[in-house]
Formats: sequence, structure tokens, C-alpha cells
Amino acid sequence: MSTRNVPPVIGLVMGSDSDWPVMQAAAQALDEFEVPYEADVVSAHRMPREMVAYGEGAAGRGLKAIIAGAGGAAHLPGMLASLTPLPVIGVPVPLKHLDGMDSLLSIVQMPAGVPVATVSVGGARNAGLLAVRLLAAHDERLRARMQDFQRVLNAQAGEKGRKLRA
Ligand code: RP5
Repeated sequence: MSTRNVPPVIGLVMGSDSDWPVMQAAAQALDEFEVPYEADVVSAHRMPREMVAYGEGAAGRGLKAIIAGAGGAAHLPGMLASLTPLPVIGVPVPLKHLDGMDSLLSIVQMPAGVPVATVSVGGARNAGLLAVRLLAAHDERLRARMQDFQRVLNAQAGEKGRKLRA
């Protein structure tokens, strides 16, 4: 099923188009589960007004969760979490300095009351899969697909062990 022309339920945003090579793994995971999403650049520092509009409008436009990726002084996920009641999943994007530790700490160290579900440095695929799981909590069909996916993961891991034991 194509998800084109279907209203998006996940907002996939990033601080710069330079984050896309990392963030596209989230898009791919959403595509695999046929979850409609919108992708955009919403920079916390270079586009602060647009960021506020995006965060304030996301729930009203029908989005169910936001995946936000940023690198360096990575304030986008936390700022969006302060503006929306939706769950926000943060992806620390590694830049050429500091190996992504700056991005990770900027995203993960949120003050009490403003949660961001932070995945690993560069862990955009898991961000996409976590968004699918959030939706699957209220969608039996999606839940069944996630369980199929988990069975495949299990079988693949088991097969690797069998090869080593052979
Ligand atoms: C951050 O600054 C972006 O999320 C990106 O990771 C980083 C660098 O952006 P560019 O200078 O490549 O546009 O806000």
C-alpha cells in the first residue's frame, strides 16, 4: 500500500538537511510498516518561529508522535516536547566533532516534566520502530505486523548462532 496522499501520523523533522543521511533510516522503518509520515527541516536555532508553529500545531494536524533529529547543540527535540503534548522521540545525530556525545547529552538530559524518548547516537531506525510501536498500542493490525517483524529478528539471530555452532 502506498502511503502517498494519506494524512501523515508521524512528523519526522530535523535541524538541517545535512541530518538526512542519518534520519532517513527512520523514514525507511516507517515505510516498511506503511506508516504515513511527513519529513521536514525545522531548525530550533535558525527557524525558531517555524519550530514553535510546528510544535504547537502538530497534534491539531493529526500527528500522533514526532521524531526529531539534530546534531551538536541539539535543542530541537526538547523544544518540540515543550510545545506539544505528543510523544517526542529524539535522535542524536553525530557530527564530525565529539562523536555525537554533544548531540546525545543535549537531547537526553531533559528537565523533569518534559520527556524526550532518546535513542542511541545515530539510532534513527530505532526511532522509526519506536514510533511504530507507539501507534501499534492502539492498532491491532500494526501490532501483528510488529510481532511478525520480531519473529523475523529472532529467527535471524538464531540462524547466526546455528552457523557458529555448525
Ligand atoms: C544542527 O546543526 C543540525 O541538526 C545539524 O546536525 C547541525 C549542522 O547543520 P548544518 O550546518 O549542516 O546545516 O542544528
